[in-house]
Amino acid sequence: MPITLNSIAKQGSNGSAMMPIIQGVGRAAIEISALLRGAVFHGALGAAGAENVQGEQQQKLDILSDEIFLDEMRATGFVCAVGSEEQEELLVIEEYSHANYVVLVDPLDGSSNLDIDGPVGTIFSVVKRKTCITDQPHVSDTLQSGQEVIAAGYVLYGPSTMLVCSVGEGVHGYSFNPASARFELSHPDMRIPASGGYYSVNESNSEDWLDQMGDKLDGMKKESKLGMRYVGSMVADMHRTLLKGGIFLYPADSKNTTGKLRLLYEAIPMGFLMEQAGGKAMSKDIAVLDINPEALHQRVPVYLGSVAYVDLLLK
Ligand code: P6P
Repeated sequence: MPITLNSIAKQGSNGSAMMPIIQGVGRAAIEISALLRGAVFHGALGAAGAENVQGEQQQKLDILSDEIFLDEMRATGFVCAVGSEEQEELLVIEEYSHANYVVLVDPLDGSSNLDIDGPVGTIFSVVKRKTCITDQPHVSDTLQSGQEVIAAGYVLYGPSTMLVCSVGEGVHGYSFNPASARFELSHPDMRIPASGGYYSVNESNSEDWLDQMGDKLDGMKKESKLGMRYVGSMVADMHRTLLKGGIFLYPADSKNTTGKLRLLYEAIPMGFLMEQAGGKAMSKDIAVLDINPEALHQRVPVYLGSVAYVDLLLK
């Protein structure tokens, strides 16, 4: 009998509360996957003609995926608010403003790959609200360090659609099975290899990197002899790093002096998964999960991967 997302209910002390929310992520993933595969026939590719709060061109599919994700979080009945990379402000779910959980999401990460049919992903994390259930959810409910994360994961829309997640009891991968139309456990207890794999970075920025990162990376490359792979879609690059080992990094540079990747929507969920899989997640000289967020769309440099390579890079 295949193991489905229902089994999450049995994972540790948070599994039963997180299972309905992760099932909601699974429903959104199935809808978004179908949307992506049919987009070219419905004029849904290309830019929406608006910018997100980051000043980046929003793709039509960014907006559609965000709407799908919000609807499925609402349908769980357990989520009081959603912080989305695509929304400037916190989205309160009025019908469930008394619910306990807040979800942070990058609904369609790597969407610049859509027009070249590259892999993209959804990245999410769940925290328990700090405000009383009788109050309105507040942006302060989202500004919690990665130590407060109860669940996190990603969906990879690639040759297969895969949901990789953790509720604090290790990392487990569930692949969508078209025959049964549901996610089934395909990668139990994912652990990042201690050695081997690839380094993954956009080296075209290296002349502009801060914190002597160019010299540090040269040193790590010489000593580790790692090959290089870079998709330009964080979910794809992180999924390969989890499976094969190595390191994914996005340093701060003179254009993005605090880093490009978002703390709440990318660094914390991926850092949580990386640590749960036996890896390391650093941002400059502090662990990603120890950063206290100050703003909904805060950006940070990230160095995520096998312990030995993160230590070698940052020594
Ligand atoms: P660059 C996608 O826009 C994203 O947020 C991540 O998915 C990805 O890792 C990174 O930015 C790619 O950035 O500057 O290399 O195109």
